[in-house]
Amino acid sequence: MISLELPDLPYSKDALAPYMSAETLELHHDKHHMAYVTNGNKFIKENNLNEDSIEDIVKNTYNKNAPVFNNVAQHLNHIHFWEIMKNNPDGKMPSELENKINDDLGSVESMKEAFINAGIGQFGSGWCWLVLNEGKIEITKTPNAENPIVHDQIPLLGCDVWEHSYYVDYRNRRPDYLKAFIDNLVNWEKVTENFLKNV
Ligand code: MN3
Repeated sequence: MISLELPDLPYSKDALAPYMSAETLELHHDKHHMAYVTNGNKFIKENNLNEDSIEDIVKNTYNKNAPVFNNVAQHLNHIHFWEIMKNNPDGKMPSELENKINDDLGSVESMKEAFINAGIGQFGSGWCWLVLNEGKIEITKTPNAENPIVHDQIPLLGCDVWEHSYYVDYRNRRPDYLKAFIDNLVNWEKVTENFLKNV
């Protein structure tokens, strides 16, 4: 039976300041993500699940078993989220990714605007994403714990728009958080890696 584990952050807790504070990362990683791990393991056990990958559990429990799905999908989402961030103001995007974004979404600027709008437009809790869908880069949003893999899309970049991700630093100003994220907190090399792995 698979056992979920809380991964270490790939940077120190103060590494993303001032765009995301140590206090936010402490709560978000040590408390919120930890709770998904603890509850996920409990529900995996109770349901006797024998899948050997997190992704398979997420796909197989979507719309079928909410307690398992919510916790395990949030675990998957947060592993992605920690990895996709770095303190990277005005970070240059590798040209492979930039060219693809220009082809599929017009320009980097319009991609950023659409990404922010997807995050603003997600009513309540959820995520906004850059995904690869049948070979094209698209912008999507998902409610609650939903990960794009349940729609056969490959997540390239996801941003957590649950209030716990921004309330300490931005209070109710989700648009400011999203703008700070897309302009300063994205590890574009990692996004490019996710893209190149899947083309
Ligand atoms: Mn979260």
